[in-house]
Amino acid sequence: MTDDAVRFKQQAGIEAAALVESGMVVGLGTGSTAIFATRRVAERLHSGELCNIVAIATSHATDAAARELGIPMLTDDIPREIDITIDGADEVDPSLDLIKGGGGALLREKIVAQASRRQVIVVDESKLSPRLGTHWPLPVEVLEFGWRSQKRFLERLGAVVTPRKNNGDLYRTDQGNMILDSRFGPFIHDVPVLAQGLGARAGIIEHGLFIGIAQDLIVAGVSGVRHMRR
Ligand code: ABF
Repeated sequence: MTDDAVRFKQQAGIEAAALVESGMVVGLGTGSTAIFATRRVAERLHSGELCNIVAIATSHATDAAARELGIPMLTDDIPREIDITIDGADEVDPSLDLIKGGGGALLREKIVAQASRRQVIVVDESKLSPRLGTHWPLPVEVLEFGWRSQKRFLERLGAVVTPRKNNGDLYRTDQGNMILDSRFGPFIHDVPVLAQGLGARAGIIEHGLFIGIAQDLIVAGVSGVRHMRR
């Protein structure tokens, strides 16, 4: 990752963390951009600028990092509505629909996102894309049982499917499942139709299409930080 990319990610994360207010329930995202927002929330909490917040993590890794930073964390359950969630993305299209899941936390990310009043996505400008699927394959989280039948199902939908590996072993998601990274041609032609087809398939636990979920997008790049709203 270039120094510029790190700087852009940090700028976006810090901009998003400023949206957190005292008393809020905060969803903490996963990935190298969202972590900057989490760190800034912790700084604001410890400086006294923020008080009475509790957080819920989108992955075990984020939960551990947030506890290490001294952020009060709710348990795995989501006992109260989440006021704001700050999370990253792999790809963002002009309508603020997303591909997420490169970090293997897409299931909890989508649960937390859909339980949030406001979902703020933080990215560096490399994540912007004219059509979803242009730069990033679609992560499809599947139960290990029957995964080859899911692979054939996705191939029948026109995808080139690659079971994600981790140093030669099968990659495990935050929830211990497999991921079939699926590339649908130059880009995904009909995102809602694909999402519906994936959602109806037993064995597909979750997919990385986040449609109509993000309210805010904070993008950092060479031209500075831009904040867009749906
Ligand atoms: C997470 O953030 C994942 O959904 C997505 O893959 C990742 C993006 O990672 P990074 O911010 O490190 O580019 O929410």
